[in-house]
This record gives sequence, C-alpha cells and structure tokens, in this order.
Amino acid sequence: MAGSMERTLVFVKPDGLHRRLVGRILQRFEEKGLHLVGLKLARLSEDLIREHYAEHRGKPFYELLVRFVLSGPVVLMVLEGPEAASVVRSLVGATSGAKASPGTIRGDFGVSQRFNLVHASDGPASAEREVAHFFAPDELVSWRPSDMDWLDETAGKEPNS
Ligand code: FUP
Repeated sequence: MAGSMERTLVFVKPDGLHRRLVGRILQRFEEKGLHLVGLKLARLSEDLIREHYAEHRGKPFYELLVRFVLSGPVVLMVLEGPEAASVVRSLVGATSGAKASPGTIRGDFGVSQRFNLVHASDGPASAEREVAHFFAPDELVSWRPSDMDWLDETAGKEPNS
C-alpha cells in the first residue's frame, strides 16, 4: 500500500520561463522520484494570484510580488509521491536564492528573494488547497509509474517475491 502518497502544487514563476529553466526545474522533481499528475502553461488572473498570496496581503513586498507573478506566464504542476510536499520544499530551498543551500533549485539558479523561480506548497494541507485552487479535477491524471516499486518500499512487493 502506498499510504504516504501525497500530491503537491508547484508553479514555475515568470523568471523561470524568461530564463528558460522550466525543463531543468521539472527534471529535479522527476529525478527525485516524483511524477506529474497535472501540468499546464497559463497566465494567471490577478484575482487568482491575490487569493493565492492572501496571507501576505499588507506586507511591504505584497504588491511587488503580485505584479511579478502577473508579469508573464507560469508553468503549474501537480507532483505526486511519498511525502511530496516536504520533498518538494527541500528540493526548492529557502525563500531567498542568496540564502538557499547549493543543490537546491533556488540555491543553484538564483540570488533573488522575489525572483525566486518557484512556488511550492508548504505542507500537505496547503497542497490540497492549492491543487484545488489552480486545477480542475478533470485536469488531473492519476497513474502509477512502472518503477514505483523501486521508489517507495511501502508501494510494492518485496524483491524476488
Ligand atoms: P516561500 O514559501 O519560500 O515561497 O516564501 P513565502 O511564502 O514566505 O513568500 C512568498 C513569496 O513572497 C516568496 F516566494 C518571495 C516573496 N517574498 C518577497 O518578495 N520578499 C520577502 O521579504 C518575503 C517573500
């Protein structure tokens, strides 16, 4: 049984598209063992973005953040795997690229706090909310990668069984 399987939301922000880093960012998640169950290119509406960042409303960076994310297209994805939300957050790294550890996406590809390439849900509860915020149910595709038995010991059978 794959009891710990989760889904989480990621979007590559406009800086990631302008810098042509979408493929390399997605590759990090795939290499780790997560798989796509949703993927789309979109220009987000202002309402959607303001609601998404509602917890930051009133902070000094809020308007600049909204303007930045509205400034170009984004690539949204839903990734599935064991403990997907925390696995993705550790691959993404700290908020500011200048402080993010080398080896993380933000740590390897940037030095900015605002232009930090990706948004990733910060836990299973926000992941569930954010997946529903950005994807309709019929945009998600459930499937099981053929190597899943080797990625998650809770998912498959014992060797040689
Ligand atoms: P994170 O969860 O790492 O994406 O970061 P937060 O939810 O704390 O912040 C959301 C976004 O606001 C960040 F991705 C970048 C932006 N931000 C700023 O521009 N300045 C700040 O001081 C803090 C956050």
